[in-house]
Amino acid sequence: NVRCTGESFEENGNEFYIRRCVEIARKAVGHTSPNPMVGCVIVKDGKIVGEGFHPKAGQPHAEVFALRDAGDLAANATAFVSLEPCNHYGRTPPCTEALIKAKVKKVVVGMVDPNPIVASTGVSRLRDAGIEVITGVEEELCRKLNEAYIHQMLTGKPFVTLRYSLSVDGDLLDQLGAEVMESGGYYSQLLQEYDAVVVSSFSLSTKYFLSSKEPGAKQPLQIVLAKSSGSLQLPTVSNDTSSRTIIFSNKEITLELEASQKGIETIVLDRMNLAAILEHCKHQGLCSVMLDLRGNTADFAEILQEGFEQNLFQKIIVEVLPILGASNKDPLKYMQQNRRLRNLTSRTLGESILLEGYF
Ligand code: AOF
Ligand code: ZN
Repeated sequence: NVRCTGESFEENGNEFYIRRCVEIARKAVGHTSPNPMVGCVIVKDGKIVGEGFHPKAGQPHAEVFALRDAGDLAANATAFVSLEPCNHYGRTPPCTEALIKAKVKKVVVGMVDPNPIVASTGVSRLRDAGIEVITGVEEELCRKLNEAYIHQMLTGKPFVTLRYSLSVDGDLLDQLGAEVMESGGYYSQLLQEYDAVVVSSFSLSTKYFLSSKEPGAKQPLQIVLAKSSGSLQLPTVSNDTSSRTIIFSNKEITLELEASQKGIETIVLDRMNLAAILEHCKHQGLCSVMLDLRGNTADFAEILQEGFEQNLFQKIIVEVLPILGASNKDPLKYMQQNRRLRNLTSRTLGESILLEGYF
């Protein structure tokens, strides 16, 4: 438990401590679903005397760990929490009561809890007990931290992100940049943020998927779209792969699973559709899903059309690689195919992304 102590903290405002809450909350990325990530910091006389974060659904909340860490020093201190303290008996008792019992003087809240069973009752309970409460500090940052949780709470549906890589001439690529794929890098961290990832059955995609698995990291549920009859190229490396993989196919195709793939759950749909996949995720208590357009991108055609038409996507992540794709579009069709550009630079100008590269 890293403590920040020292005079310099005397100067810090509420924003600083809420940012610290968000930072420690992120330590549990990928582990709290369906609960949010929450961090709490107890500050007394300008010094942090206690810190805690919510590690996992079913375990105590951030405030409980921070209060434990602070011990008697919590009396008359200020508690900073990235999310409004809960005021209900869920898997754990209400944090409002723990804060009141510890005699904190003031509570600074990043954002109110969109959970209808909390929804501002945490704040009013604390105020009724004579504790000063401030809300909406670094609110945007706190909302971003739990964008999937918030969406799921407000709509009852999983948060859906569409991710893909493009060539500079606008073709979908089935690969990611080397740095993006690096172990412990951007992509494996991204995977941590999702409860489920939808991939095509093409082997390239699944191979990449597993190579980015970190030791001890959470493996999201892998949803494989099976769009053609025959055997499927699925990962078979780890023992728990089968419990973390599910295949969606439609009744027109016949799958031939290898012996090692026999235990994998297969759902046969009348026709491939995203709504059914998301409904399944919802019933499994999964709050966030990433559609990862890699491998055989044609496998995604129908569910992409449906996703756009039915407004099923909440977020988009696009990587532009310094590569010219297999373009057959005028007037670029005479470009040499799959050629790598050199010295690519990118910057944003207004809302545009500008790329410059060299042949
Ligand atoms: C907090 N601090 O660290 C978290 C909160 O089943 P439970 O008891 O874990 O309650 C889950 C709900 O509590 C969750 O939906 C959200 O509203 C809130 N989460 N609240 O004060 C925390 N994780
Ligand atoms: Zn709580």
